[in-house]
Amino acid sequence: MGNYDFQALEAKWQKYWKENRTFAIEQDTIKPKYYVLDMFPYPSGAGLHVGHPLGYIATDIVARYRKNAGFNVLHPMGFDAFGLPAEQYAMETGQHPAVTTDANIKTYQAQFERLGLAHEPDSTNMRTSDSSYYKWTQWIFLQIFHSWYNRKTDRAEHIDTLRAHFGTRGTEGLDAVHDFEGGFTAAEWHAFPTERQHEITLHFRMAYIAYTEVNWCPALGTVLANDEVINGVSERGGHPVERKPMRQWAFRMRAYADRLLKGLDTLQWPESIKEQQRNWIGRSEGANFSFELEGHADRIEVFSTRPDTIFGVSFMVLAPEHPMVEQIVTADRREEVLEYATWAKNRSEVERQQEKKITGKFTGAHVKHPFLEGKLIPVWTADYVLWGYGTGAIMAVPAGDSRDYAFARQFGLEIPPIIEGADISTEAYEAKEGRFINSGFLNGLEVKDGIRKAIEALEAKGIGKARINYRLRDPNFSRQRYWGEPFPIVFQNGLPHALPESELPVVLPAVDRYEPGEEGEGPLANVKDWMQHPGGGLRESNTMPGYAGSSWYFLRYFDVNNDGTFSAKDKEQYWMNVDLYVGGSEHAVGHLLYSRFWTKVLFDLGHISHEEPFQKLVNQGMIQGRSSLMYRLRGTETYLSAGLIEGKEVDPIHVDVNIVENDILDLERVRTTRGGEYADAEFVTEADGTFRCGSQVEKMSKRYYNVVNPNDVCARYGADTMRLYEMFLGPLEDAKPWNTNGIEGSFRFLRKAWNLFTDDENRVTVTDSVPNADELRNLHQTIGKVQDDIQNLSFNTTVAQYMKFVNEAQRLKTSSRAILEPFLVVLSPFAPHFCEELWQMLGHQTSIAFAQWPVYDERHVAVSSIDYPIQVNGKLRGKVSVAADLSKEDVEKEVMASAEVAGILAGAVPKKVIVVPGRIVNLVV
Ligand code: ANZ
Repeated sequence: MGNYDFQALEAKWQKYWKENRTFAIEQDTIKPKYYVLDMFPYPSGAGLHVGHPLGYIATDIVARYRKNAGFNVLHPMGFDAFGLPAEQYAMETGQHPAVTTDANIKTYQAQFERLGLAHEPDSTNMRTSDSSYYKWTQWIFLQIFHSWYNRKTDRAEHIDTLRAHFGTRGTEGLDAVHDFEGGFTAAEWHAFPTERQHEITLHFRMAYIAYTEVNWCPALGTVLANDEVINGVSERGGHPVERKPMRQWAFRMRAYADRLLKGLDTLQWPESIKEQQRNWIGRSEGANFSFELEGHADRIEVFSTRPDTIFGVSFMVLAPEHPMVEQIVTADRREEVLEYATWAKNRSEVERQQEKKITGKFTGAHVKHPFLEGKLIPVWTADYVLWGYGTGAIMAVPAGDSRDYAFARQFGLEIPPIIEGADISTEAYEAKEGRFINSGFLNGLEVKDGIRKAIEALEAKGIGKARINYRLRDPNFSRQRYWGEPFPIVFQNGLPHALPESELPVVLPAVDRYEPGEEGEGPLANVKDWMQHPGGGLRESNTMPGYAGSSWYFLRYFDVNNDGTFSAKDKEQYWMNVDLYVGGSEHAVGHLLYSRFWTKVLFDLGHISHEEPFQKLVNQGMIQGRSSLMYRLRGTETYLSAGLIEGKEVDPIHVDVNIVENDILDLERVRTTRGGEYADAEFVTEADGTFRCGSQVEKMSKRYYNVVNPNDVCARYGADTMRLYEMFLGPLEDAKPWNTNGIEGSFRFLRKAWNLFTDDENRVTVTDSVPNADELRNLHQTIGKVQDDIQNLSFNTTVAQYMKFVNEAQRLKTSSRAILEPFLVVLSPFAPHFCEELWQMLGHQTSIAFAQWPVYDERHVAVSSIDYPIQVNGKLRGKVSVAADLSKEDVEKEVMASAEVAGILAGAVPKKVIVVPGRIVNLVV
């Protein structure tokens, strides 16, 4: 037995890698690069549990493999360090978020190191809350602020090109994404005062100010979430709550809807994530068209994906926010309708969409049907129509839309049939298939042909136009919080102005309290001397939201210390985009969509050369906890071993998994856990004296006492065992429970492998003997399988192959360096410390990380051969060796072509050749 002293050797190599900067990126840009990225963590106070490293170990294996395979590898790990939990904690304890964040990062770093993760050394200091980092987050914000979206070129451009357009043509010929109302000539533009010009551009800039309504509670001095408000008063204290507009920043991301959609087709991402993004973007083709109001000059414009159902319209609905509600409501209904509209407006969109109860009011007004002379359609307002989508008004077609159908049923409105043979008594009645009836010029047409015809008719009448709508919203980009990036913005005369780049970073000032400002603004509003900009004006008191720093961090990792620019262009060109990105599926639309958006803007503005950040994406599965349970006899302090509970009334109680091994409870330690709660309890054991626990799979969480710290596993078995075991648990993408019951197997495997290299005295036993065919086959099968598996991220099957190799090598008594050395390289991505140590023991001076990945040679793997006895006319005459995997026909060909058979036949031509596959060849001469 050799001595696999994992504790000593793991510490030794972790120190070595750090001191030697083994995993630093190389400056050599001739080499092919490989950029493998984890979603960087927000460092929480609890540290990592064994579930977290799943993705980190997987990327580490890929990174180490690629390095051996000759790539220049970037495998970074920084920290997403701004965010709410640290601020929440600061409010509770008075500890500054910077202090707690720093402490948490140190814990994470120690845990990463203990797992032997080969992170790029410079990257590990990168954190979004450092001013050297957020200087560039602010800088990128300024780029977005200084740009507008030109639909003609279909990209974001510097605001100067917009000013140039205004200066030569005014608003004429402009196709921009904006919220500016009206127009002007070039002459008018030149005549505007500078401030007015600036104000106009604000309506075009990609970053703009919007106001959102928040629940402001003056008595509590805070903004409340929707679920903290009950019937108009605060849940806490019952104080009045007002809806109040709060200044926010937003981005014109909708301008990118189509490009964000199309870009998805170029990415190797899980189909489910792409689908979520597609739904989020929500492209709908249809038409905008308008209806003439009876007795009003105005028209009501609607958006519909089904203009072909226009003959089935039964009523119109305006969103409660629609300004026309107030204008068209008849006097007798005014009070009732406006009261309803106010009530509905104050409900959140989520409430409105989830609410089962159907509500709405008739305004008393009517519109005229465009194709049916004399037909009047009543106009309602109802909260199932949203103000933020389409035109905020619809034509309701109960025959085609289930919400319209339910509404018509509720209020006894018409349900006109427009499809032949359809049954209008059920909700399933939808105008999706069949031929139109009662539909004027559409009669007899199939549904699929109706849309185009209807749009043509609307266009011919001059009242409508084909139109594509997106569900995507412009995202809000601010928070009334402290622990985030300050904006490089100053307000003068109420208008926001960008600070010059020379003032970056705008450093987050220290505060001693985290309460909101007097008007519900962020806590920065309380730092009066900071708020006052020395050049005049007030700073922005909002800070940037959590996703700011994470929307571009992947662009910084290859140039973390650059103080002159966010990322050098040549480096970006070489390293981007990310070859493999691994992280949780919860970021499907948020982080992944924002990152794509920022990347596209920076690309448009010429700062980077890639338009998509992440080429391949993989979501690792969740590792669940495997909780241990002990059974308390109901109403007593007596606990029964799992084998004794049948027929008894017991309550399962969670017990700390760290004092349970292979389901057997440590009866001594249980007395001191949970504050001595079980000090005096009685434990009834099985006949053999053991106390057995039950188990249950659930989320890994403190409250289930099932959290396992990777440090504990590393202390007991070593990081290499932990890495192997975690990968062995199952496919990367699958959810699976953490169950330590099998970890011994991985540990034994490494000890067995160690013994292939060493004797009882731990002396190296490797020889220079020439390997035989079986040994070569064993090696090359392993090389081939491991490299395929790593490339396919099929890590659990790799571990099985390693085990197979060691068993086979043991059987063959392999001692040859020519076999064992390459095996070490092949094993090193999974068990790096183990392999480094043996590599050194074999006499190597440099890290195994720099070793060449062995070249896979298929010839060694070719299945072994079979010796076919050759009979001629029933007599054994010789034998011919051919490959074992040949078909019957090929065996015949090879045998007949062999020198042996040529000698036996001596020119004679057989009348018949009979091949019995795998056994014998008979020749009849
Ligand atoms: C008539 C119609 C007939 C419709 C029919 C559908 C089926 P998507 O696919 O989501 O874009 N709609 C339009 N604006 C709305 C708003 N602000 N709030 C709620 N609903 C709105 O759906 C577009 C359809 O949703 C539109 O087409 C409209 O109803 C409704 F057989 O018009 B449809």
